Amino acid sequence: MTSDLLSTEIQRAVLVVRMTRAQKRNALSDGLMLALRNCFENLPEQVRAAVIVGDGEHFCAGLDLAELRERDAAQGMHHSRMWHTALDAIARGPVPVVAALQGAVVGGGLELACACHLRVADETTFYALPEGSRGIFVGGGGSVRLPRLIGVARMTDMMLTGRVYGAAEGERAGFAQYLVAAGTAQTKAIELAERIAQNAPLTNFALVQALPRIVEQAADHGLFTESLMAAIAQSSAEAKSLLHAFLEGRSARLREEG
Ligand code: 1HE
Repeated sequence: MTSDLLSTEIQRAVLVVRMTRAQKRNALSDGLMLALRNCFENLPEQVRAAVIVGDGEHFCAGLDLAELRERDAAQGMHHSRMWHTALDAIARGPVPVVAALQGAVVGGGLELACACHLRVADETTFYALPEGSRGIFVGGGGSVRLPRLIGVARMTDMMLTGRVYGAAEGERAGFAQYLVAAGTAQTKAIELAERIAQNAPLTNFALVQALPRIVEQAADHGLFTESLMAAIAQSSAEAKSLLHAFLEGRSARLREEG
């Protein structure tokens, strides 16, 4: 599928979702948000992991400011809820999603990155929340998802002072899990997604659907949910065949990666 907003391509079991608005730095117009929602709500059955990438030098410049017209409170509420639905389709969808970051990952672009399950950033990446200086507030789930990655104090600082985090500092702060050479984030993200796609589907499901809920539960409930999920996952045919492969010496041994 290709449009002037989004293109998608299946590479083996990985869906590569590409924002194609480089001339507007992949700013998130309503059309682009709805295209993302539609894409993740209708994943083809053979897709077992996805990658979100942005064309050009910047992953995403956030909300399309050209569309930020005067809204009353009700319209503002509906707009924010539309973003929540679209980004929830990514965060709580059926498969893990990896974001490949370069250049600006700002405002709503950072909220989009936070809705993914892993973030790979190249050395050109920078993170900011310009909402603070534009007289607005995050509205795409940033206040829920970002503090879980970097902590409340860092997010508060970014919005109050306009602080911009570079790639290396950003990785240390928890924005991204991988920091790679300039121009290589997309390759690395696809490589990770291909590896993720080989996991047992129920394990991936547990990580996308169960883990985020468990961390929000009281410990006793979390432990109970964990037991349920573990029991279901271990009973799957894929789990049994992966265990046999290990016991028969047919699977790779763990080692630290460079
Ligand atoms: C845009 C947008 C946009 C670029 N909406 N059109 N986001 C921001 O406050 C970030 C605003 N953007 C920037 O700071 C810069 O554009 C960048 C650092 C991302 C890139 O700089 P640069 O020099 O490569 O590009 P540029 O010349 O600034 O922009 C190129 C074009 O993209 C230009 O349009 P043109 O028609 O003049 O070519 C820009 O107007 C356009 N463009 N960013 C609309 N964001 C649910 S709440 C979420 C709230 C937020 O996300 S607030 C944060 C908004």
